[in-house]
Amino acid sequence: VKFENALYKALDQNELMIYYQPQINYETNTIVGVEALLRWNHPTEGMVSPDEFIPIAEETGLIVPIGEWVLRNACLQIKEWHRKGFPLISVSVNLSVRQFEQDNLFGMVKSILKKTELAPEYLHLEVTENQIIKNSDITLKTMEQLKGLGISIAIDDFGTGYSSLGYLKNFPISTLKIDKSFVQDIIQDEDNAAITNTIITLAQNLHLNVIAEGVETKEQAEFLAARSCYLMQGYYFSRPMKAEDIAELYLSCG
Ligand code: G
Ligand code: G
Ligand code: MN
Ligand code: NA
Repeated sequence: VKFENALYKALDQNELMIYYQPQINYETNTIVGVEALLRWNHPTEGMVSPDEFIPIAEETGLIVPIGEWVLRNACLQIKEWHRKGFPLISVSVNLSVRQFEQDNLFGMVKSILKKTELAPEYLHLEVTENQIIKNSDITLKTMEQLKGLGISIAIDDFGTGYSSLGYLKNFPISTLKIDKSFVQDIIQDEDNAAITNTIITLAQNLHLNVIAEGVETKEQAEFLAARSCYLMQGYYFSRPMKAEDIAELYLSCG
């Protein structure tokens, strides 16, 4: 209860912040987007990882106002960068399953896009396979509405969920994000290399975009590029950073 109250206050008192991690096109050596990653700057505990508080936010339902806050602020930030004449990058925002159970997720997203004036093509939403199978009927309907607006949807942590591949036919998915647990060992571990190869080929055959997460070395980047997987994200390029640092390092100097 104490933690829950503190989290509730965090939202109220501006203790939540968004870090951004660049998504790179390795072929053109440009930044194409950022992923918004929530942080809690706790007054006494310091920076608390979302791994610690998202589960509580989900249990208590606080994820609904928190998720809305993340979405609104991420869209505002990207729109501000666009207005400044920076490269037209996209933003990827993580959605939790509870947000699909909320009253009117589609209406909320639509109204945020309208208020922030961000063009829908620059908003990407990330969901996991487990979220898709949890409430597949309502999730499918909401995803179709979101796609109708021009928003694209990515499957996060692809390959780690407990789901069949059949949903890729029925759900309006644009992108597979290869989970970092596969990418991290592609050089040393033949099995992870094989899984990564297979995901890339699956995406290519289904005409989906594919992005590799958790790229930490040049060797991993070269491995992926050799298989025409050029979209990458990971510490090799950049850690998640404050908005000001992204603008300074990646956006303003071209
Ligand atoms: O940034 P980091 O790797 O520590 O994130 C840990 C986990 O928290 C990841 O699984 C990430 O998807 C999740 N996460 C980060 N930001 C958000 C957010 O705004 N909403 C939701 N639902 N999950 C998030
Ligand atoms: O689950 P999701 O993919 O949304 O979360 C991404 C998480 O991965 C974030 O917590 C982010 O900080 C972390 N991350 C991003 N790049 C790397 C990386 O290169 N290596 C590792 N170990 N973690 C990363
Ligand atoms: Mn993600
Ligand atoms: Na992921």
